[in-house]
Amino acid sequence: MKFETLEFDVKDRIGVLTISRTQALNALNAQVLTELGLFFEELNSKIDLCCLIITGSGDKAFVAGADIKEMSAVDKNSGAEAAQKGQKVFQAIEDCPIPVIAAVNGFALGGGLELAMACDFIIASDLAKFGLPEVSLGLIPGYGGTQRLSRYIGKAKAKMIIATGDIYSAQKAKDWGLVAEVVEAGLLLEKCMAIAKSITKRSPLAVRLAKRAVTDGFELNQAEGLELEAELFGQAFSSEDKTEGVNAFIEKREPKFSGK
Ligand code: DAK
Repeated sequence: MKFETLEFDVKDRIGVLTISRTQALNALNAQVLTELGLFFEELNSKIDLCCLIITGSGDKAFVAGADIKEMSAVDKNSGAEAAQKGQKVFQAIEDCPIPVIAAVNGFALGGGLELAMACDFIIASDLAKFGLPEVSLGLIPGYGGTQRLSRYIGKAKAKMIIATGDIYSAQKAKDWGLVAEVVEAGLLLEKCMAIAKSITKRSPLAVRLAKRAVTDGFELNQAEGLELEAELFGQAFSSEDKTEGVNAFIEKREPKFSGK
């Protein structure tokens, strides 16, 4: 599929998706959202990758938010509908069966931070900046920010970040647990590729089942979460990958996983 605002490369079963509107700091206009929706619709229906990395083009921004210049064109009574449309796209990212890494290379503001939080984890450049500045525009986060941020870092810090609309450093975001790792700007993609390569060496089936156990289990109480874990563990236990992984260990060789 050909996109105008997204670039997509694949190497060694690792996909790199770049949001590409450098002149507008990769702001999410309607076209980017539509293309992201189409991209994940296709990716989620036939997965042949082990891991996906999402980043922004240029060295200044991951995504500097929803496109502010487009907002005035949205009918003032259709805000809820527009929010649901964006939420659906970001939900498709969270529902992607393979791990999705946000490689945050600069500003991740508003919709940009909401996009990063829909990924499985965030690796940030030391120059990255994070915030949900919607209240400065008379808005509140509408693409999942009020829900996902509190799940990442707890209610109180989420409320502070949302109510102030302030912008924070990558190190601060890491201290809060929003960012998994901070790396030197020039090494960001290299670091994300190294993490992705570790993932590609493991059983693709086990990696997907584990992702589901954590993501879906997070919304359940502990007893229900444990039930889900046992069910998914059962699927892994009866897989060809488990036979191969265990045999490879015993035979002192590298496993060759089929993903079945
Ligand atoms: N939208 C449109 N254009 C943007 C943009 C954005 N969010 N951010 C930057 N740009 C454009 C700038 O206008 C400028 O374009 P030209 O003037 O050159 O044509 C170009 O990108 C370079 O930006 P700057 O010249 O401003 O660069 P600086 O380094 O000086 O400043 C900055 C970088 C990131 C601090 C600054 O650009 C900035 O404050 N940007 C806006 C950040 C922001 O407030 N983002 C929006 C957050 S609120 C909705 C659902 C969700 C949302 C909205 C609606 N509905 C359901 C309808 C979510 C809202 C948000 O994301």
